[in-house]
Amino acid sequence: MDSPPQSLLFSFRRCPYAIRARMALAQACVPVRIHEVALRDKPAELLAASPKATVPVLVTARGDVIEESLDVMRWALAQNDPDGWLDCDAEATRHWTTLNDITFKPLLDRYKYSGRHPEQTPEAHRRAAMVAFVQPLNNQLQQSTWLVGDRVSMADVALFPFVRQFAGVDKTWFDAQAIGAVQGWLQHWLDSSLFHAVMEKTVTQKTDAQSV
Ligand SMILES: N[C@@H](CCC(=O)N[C@@H](CS)C(=O)NCC(=O)O)C(=O)O
Repeated sequence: MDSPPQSLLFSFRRCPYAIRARMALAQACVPVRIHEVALRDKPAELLAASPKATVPVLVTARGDVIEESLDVMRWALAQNDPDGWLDCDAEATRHWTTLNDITFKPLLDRYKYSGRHPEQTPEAHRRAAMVAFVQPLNNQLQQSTWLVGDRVSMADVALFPFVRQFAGVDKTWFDAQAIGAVQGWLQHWLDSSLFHAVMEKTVTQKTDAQSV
């Protein structure tokens, strides 16, 4: 007997957008086949499903294509949201996800790939990211353990993979900063079984020299 159709996620293991999507899918226990792609050699199936060809892209079991990571999170949690990650202030969630995706991500990339942005020193790129995002995040997390409200919501999961990248550029420097609330929050997610589960290497995974 044929097995029922399954959703398919085009993913890249270290991509922060893909990590947030995989965590929401795992939290929702949505069965999904992960297709790990090489960003330098994107498979024809991904390009056919989504010409913009960023990851993650979810092709649902009924054939719908979801091309934005936050939409994948919302779609997954709409099926099953055991801890109420969607049950949070929509305006505050929009504020933080926008600040992350629109403001912080380009600054993070300039810091991470500072060799490609020689117009400023790596420290100047890092300072800009601290001022625009990491410090405000720390201020918020000093007021409440979780980003939006008094329990975990999709905002925490949507943002921490990016802060993980920021911390990873120079871990010694990051650990020495007076941003204890961010450091503790990040460590919580790095230690979580959900994060470990979605970072497991799959047998189908191809290696990609491109750093993300
Ligand atoms: N807005 C998209 C952004 C996704 C994105 O930019 N992903 C990166 C990988 S981290 C990507 O696929 N870049 C295209 C490439 O490297 O060719 C989302 O939230 O899903």
